[in-house]
Amino acid sequence: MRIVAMIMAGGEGTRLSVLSEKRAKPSVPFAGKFRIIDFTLSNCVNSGIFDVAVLTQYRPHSLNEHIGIGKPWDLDRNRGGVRLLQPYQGRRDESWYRGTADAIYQNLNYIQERRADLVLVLSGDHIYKMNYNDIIDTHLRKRADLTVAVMEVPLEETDRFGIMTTDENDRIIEFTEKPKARDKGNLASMGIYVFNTDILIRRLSEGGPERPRIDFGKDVIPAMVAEDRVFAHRFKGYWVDVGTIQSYWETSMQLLDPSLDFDLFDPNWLIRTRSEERPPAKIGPQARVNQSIICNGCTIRGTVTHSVLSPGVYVSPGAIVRDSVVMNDTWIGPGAVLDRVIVDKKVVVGAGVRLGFGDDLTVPNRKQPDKINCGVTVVGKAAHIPAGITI
Ligand code: ADQ
Ligand code: ADP
Repeated sequence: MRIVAMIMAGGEGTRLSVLSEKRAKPSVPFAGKFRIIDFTLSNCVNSGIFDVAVLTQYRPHSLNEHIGIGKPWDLDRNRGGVRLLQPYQGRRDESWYRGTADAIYQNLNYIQERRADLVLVLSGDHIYKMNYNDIIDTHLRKRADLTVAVMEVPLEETDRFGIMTTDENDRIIEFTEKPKARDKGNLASMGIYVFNTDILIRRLSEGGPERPRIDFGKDVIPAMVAEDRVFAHRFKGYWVDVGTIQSYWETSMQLLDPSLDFDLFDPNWLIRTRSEERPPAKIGPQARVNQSIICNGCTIRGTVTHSVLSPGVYVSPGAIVRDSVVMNDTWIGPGAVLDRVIVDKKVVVGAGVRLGFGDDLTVPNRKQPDKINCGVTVVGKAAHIPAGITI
């Protein structure tokens, strides 16, 4: 059985605000030393899938550099391995990828060349650990044309997902992309699909003005539910789509919760990444650190509570970092206080700066973070915040 994985890494990702202003969302640093896409790439190789394409579009530079020839994931191979597929002008209608299905459509040659039996379509924006052999088993057992990984989500979040109804055999009988009303149930698509290659090619190729084939969620899956054998594969485990500042920050904070069922220490399911050599983290005599992730190359001389620090962060004496995510090589000056902040790479926070205290932080309600405005302050890459100011 030949399987190719196609990782969608090209969405515009505007909801991640300044974090994805200069880099694609899958390339945003996460959990200290990783990037978001590391989880999906590692799931592929840990599942024994070594033929992986990454479809990029917006701001691919950082992602290209990160993935390179795929060495950290053991994907630097002559057969299979990892390929970055960038849209190029001159192909067919000379357009960029108009959506997820269109991106695959424009790369059907690639899939055909590989003589794949099954195509696994994945997203580069998700934090989870999944053995894809389980969904492939379901797909084969059900003799499905398409199998969709699904999870139950809270009813108030169903408008962010494709929501479906299944029959007693888990065959999908109705599918609505991001329903406005909450009457469709709470069984959500995780945006992870297994297709039989021949049916994928047929369905994408028969698109036209009256049968658009632009997005999987909007166009292809609803149409296939009506015509083909489409089944659900139920996933039990931790999974998040870190598409917004709110969910990025919440997910980072969840990693610090000792009861979270998401183990980054599992030797049988290592998450791999490209990382530079750095000296070990150094904790000074006056430092106080608790419930935090501290990476190599960090120097802590102040207080760090319930925070995630990427490699090379310097926390000066008297500085306090609380409920925050601080990315690589940021310098935090003496006496500065960071409260519920996401700081991108290479930021300089001047002495005595107070971040996360400004007036525009509507409802920073600690017990129940507001779903719309979570009161998180975000500082863009390489910003210099002059000493003494409050934001
Ligand atoms: P969304 O994530 O909102 O919902 P979409 O915007 O199509 O759907 O993005 C899916 C993935 O493809 C993302 O990783 C995105 O970055 C990437 N992508 C988008 N456009 C692309 C393009 N032109 N080229 C390459 N990559 C692209 C989807 C499903 C829902 C499901 C949720 C689960 O449509 O049904 O519930 O995922 O999170
Ligand atoms: P990110 O903030 O996503 O980590 P980086 O600045 O680290 O982005 O960029 C990712 C990769 O791209 C790094 O390996 C870096 O060396 C390289 N890079 C960044 N900017 C440029 C540039 N202007 N020209 C060439 N390479 C660059």
